[in-house]
Amino acid sequence: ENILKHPEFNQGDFDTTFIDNHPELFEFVPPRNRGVQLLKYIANVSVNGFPGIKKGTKPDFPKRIVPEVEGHQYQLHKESLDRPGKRWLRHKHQEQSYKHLLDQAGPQAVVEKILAESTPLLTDTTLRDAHQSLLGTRLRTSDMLLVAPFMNETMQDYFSLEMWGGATFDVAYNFLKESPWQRLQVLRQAIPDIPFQMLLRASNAVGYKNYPDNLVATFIAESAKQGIDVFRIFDSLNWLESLKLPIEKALETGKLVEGTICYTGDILNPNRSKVYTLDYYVKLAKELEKQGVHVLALKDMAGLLKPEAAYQLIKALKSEVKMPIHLHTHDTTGNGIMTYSRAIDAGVDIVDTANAALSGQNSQPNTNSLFYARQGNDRQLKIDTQANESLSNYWKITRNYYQPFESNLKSAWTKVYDYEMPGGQYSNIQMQAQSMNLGDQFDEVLEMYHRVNLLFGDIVKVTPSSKVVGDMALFMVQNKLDEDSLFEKGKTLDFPDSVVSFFKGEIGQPARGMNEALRQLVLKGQTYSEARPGSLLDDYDFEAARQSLSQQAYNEIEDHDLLSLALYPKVYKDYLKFVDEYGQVTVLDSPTFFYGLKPYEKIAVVLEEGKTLLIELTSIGPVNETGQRPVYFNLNGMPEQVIVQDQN
Ligand code: 3PY
Ligand code: ZN
Repeated sequence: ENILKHPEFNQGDFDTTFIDNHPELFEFVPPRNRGVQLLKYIANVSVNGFPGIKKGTKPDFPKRIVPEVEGHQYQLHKESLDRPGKRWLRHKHQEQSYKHLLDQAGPQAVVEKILAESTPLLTDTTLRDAHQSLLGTRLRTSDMLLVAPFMNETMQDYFSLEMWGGATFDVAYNFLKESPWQRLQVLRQAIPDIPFQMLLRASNAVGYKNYPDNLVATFIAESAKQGIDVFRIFDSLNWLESLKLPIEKALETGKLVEGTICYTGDILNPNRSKVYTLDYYVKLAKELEKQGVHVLALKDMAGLLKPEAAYQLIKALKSEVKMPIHLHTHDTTGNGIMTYSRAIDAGVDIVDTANAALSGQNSQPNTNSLFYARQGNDRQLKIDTQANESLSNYWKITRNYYQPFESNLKSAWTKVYDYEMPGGQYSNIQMQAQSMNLGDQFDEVLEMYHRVNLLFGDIVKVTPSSKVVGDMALFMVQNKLDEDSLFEKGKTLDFPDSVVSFFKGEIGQPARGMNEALRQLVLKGQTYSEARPGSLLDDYDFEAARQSLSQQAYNEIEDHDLLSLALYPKVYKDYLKFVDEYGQVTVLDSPTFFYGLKPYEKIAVVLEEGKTLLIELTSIGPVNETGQRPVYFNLNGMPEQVIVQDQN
């Protein structure tokens, strides 16, 4: 209570938007305790570092300029890392956006409007795939939230923003110590006028394995309730059997459903693959149309779709199905813009792009580049290039915060046409290789990824099947195996869990069936099944989960908490433990969250309206004989001391 009256407490201006949006946090924890919890976190990171970041390497970051719109002015505290930029006038046509059409008239009305558009539409992936592919999915909610109102105003003509799903769910809990549900809620409030899109891995939901049907169904219903408007649903083996149930459940929500085909191989090269031909894709599209999806998504997760292939494929699909077609690619080869441009020539309805500063290479192509590439052509994009430039200035500086999570890909990479590794996997497998001391053999791992794919019978590679191939490649390099020695030495080796699970049929059936000899080698007598994995699993027991969680949760248990527990039991329980100890660290700026504070560094932390903490780290004391160190702070002008275990 005293802290509320402290003279420095109510001083200064600050951005209250973030907290206005989620007042539910810490209802029972008084501000001083919240402050001390945060000090504990800051002390710990300052002394021990953050996983994946070299200790003591905090750079001096330049201030960010936050583009603003009328009515959403930030009054930033002088200790803030941000300053307000030029103020933009509000657009006045929110009621015409796809979000409002979907809410008022339903998905069929959206489909009709898409088909009637004379220009191609856009999905912006900056808040999901872009950072998943460039920065190991590490982008924090607070960095998104600061420009969310600006995005809402300046991207009104977009079809959607992809901002959820894929790897964002587990990485949020695991590494960022934030709730993905809360991200969805607060962004929803800040961006009421543009549809939100998520990537759903069919029966693997946002995980790496098949979940029980009732869990998948409940997850979809809850995601829709919390603000998802567009479900892009894919199966990692393009197995239609596995797509049925999630598609059916997503259709029941009344939201828009994209049935997805993952693109692999090369339709321009008939020798490349006898399976992944133009005919294969057309057949899948027709099957998805029969399942009643609203939009056909073509997901080129590794950026393999060459420009002329895009033209031929989209032309063929447009003539064979009535649904709008939404194309997704990655710019790994440097050909992404050309691929989209040819797809637009062939009549594609929607394409996925990212903001300049988080585009290119493993991410999506840059929105503005596509705009200029199409200039002078009838089928031009409706975007505000200057608004995108302002956002780009913001993201450019923000991206520096995440530098330790950048992949080593610094230029266009056409070798991916052979390797077929998804954009989102590249940075991940690189970290995996490093953690297995195979960092120096990364080229070998890439080459082996390609060979393992052939060994598996040339399968579609996207999460989780791409992880199976990746884990096997790492395993082969680690154990110095090749295609021959594998069958000899493999008899006495335990294969990675994901590989065993794949051969048991637990993530579904590949188009050409399994490599029988390899299956026997891997399974060593364990049984396998060709049935839909979900049909073999018992229903998830939500009531039992509620009981078990009630012993650990710090707050009232909500439905989405149970879903998190069901999908990621260990990750979620560790997160709860973390929150119990350190509170909600989402309120910290990213430089502090990742690098801690240096002596005499000062920050302002807004807990909620009228409650700002001024935190200064004054010094780090010497380590004692039990390995502990005192860390000294000023918290709103009062000295505080925190003891941390020095783990160095
Ligand atoms: C995911 O499943 O996370 C993907 O991005 C697949 O491309
Ligand atoms: Zn992607």
